[in-house]
Amino acid sequence: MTHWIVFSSDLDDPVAWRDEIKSRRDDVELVDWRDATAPERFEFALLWKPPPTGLTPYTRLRGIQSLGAGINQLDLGALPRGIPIARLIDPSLTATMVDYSVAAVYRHFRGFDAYEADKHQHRWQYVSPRPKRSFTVGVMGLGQLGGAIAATLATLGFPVRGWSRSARPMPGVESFSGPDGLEAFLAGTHCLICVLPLTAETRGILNAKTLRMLPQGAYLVNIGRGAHLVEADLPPLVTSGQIRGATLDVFAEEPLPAEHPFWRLPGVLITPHVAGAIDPASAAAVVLENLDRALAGKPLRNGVDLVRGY
Ligand code: NDP
Ligand code: OXD
Repeated sequence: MTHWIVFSSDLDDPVAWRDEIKSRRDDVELVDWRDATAPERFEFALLWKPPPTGLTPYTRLRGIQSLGAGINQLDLGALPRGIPIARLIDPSLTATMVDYSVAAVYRHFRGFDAYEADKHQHRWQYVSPRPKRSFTVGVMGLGQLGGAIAATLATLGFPVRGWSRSARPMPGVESFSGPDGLEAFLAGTHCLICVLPLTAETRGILNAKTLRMLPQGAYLVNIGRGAHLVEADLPPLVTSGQIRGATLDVFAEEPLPAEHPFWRLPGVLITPHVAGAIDPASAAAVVLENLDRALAGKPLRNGVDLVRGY
């Protein structure tokens, strides 16, 4: 018997996914939503975003697999009720998120951002590299991705602290938690990495008030979601030197509109939501396992708790 997966993403390649799934399982067919006739035969959905036509015609769905670690882009309110949803966690994604974070931290720590600006002025300006002990990295969100990022940066010799909803003690990482721990966490962070899920509690968490809790001249790396940052609050903080530089991968509106002030903000690197990337060659195993779990009525791996919102 054939099991049918409907696929929907403008960012991921349906052919690569179809071929990878086919090479592993003869009994599974993955079909891009544009070619999906007879929607009632599909039992599983693999989605970055739902198809523009919605999921209502897919009346037999037993599970929804996000094509990302985050799920807010699925627009949960518009999905059919009662179908379990899973985040996609896989080593290829974790590795790319760790690489990106390490690159961003070093870019700020070794002053490459300042040297890029100097180059435009034809300015030769030696700045003594600072010791790692004076550059504490604070990771907001110590989950599957934030935990791996914090652990790697600690191994590289940075003082690392992390902030999560519940306490998450980790070797080499100073742990802070909950709203009561936020100010103390930020007060000792020289480079802040946001890798939180977007929920009602975390929306707008990077704002003028919280970013002023960082030491003067701190750096910001946002790889969570654009709506974590109150975008209008950032330019004045950069101009005043409170935030010396930023590496931003995610934005309230993507693609970032051409007229957005961030394009002109000195010291701010913009990357087009590329921090994490999923390789079907590695992630297909996760998807197939969740397909089987959905068909068997078992809880999905990395299932989303809809009450908690992540
Ligand atoms: P997890 O669900 O594994 O971890 C989330 C972490 O955030 C947990 O430590 C959790 O706390 C913490 N958290 C959640 N809510 C709060 C809160 N209100 N206050 C404090 N801490 C909170 O998520 P992942 O690590 O897998 O992914 C995180 C996010 O990264 C995704 O949701 C997505 O938005 C983003 N992402 C971005 C990518 C990109 O390309 N830019 C790629 C992949 C992911 P606790 O431990 O107590 O539960
Ligand atoms: C994700 C992402 O959530 O790519 O995985 O943003």
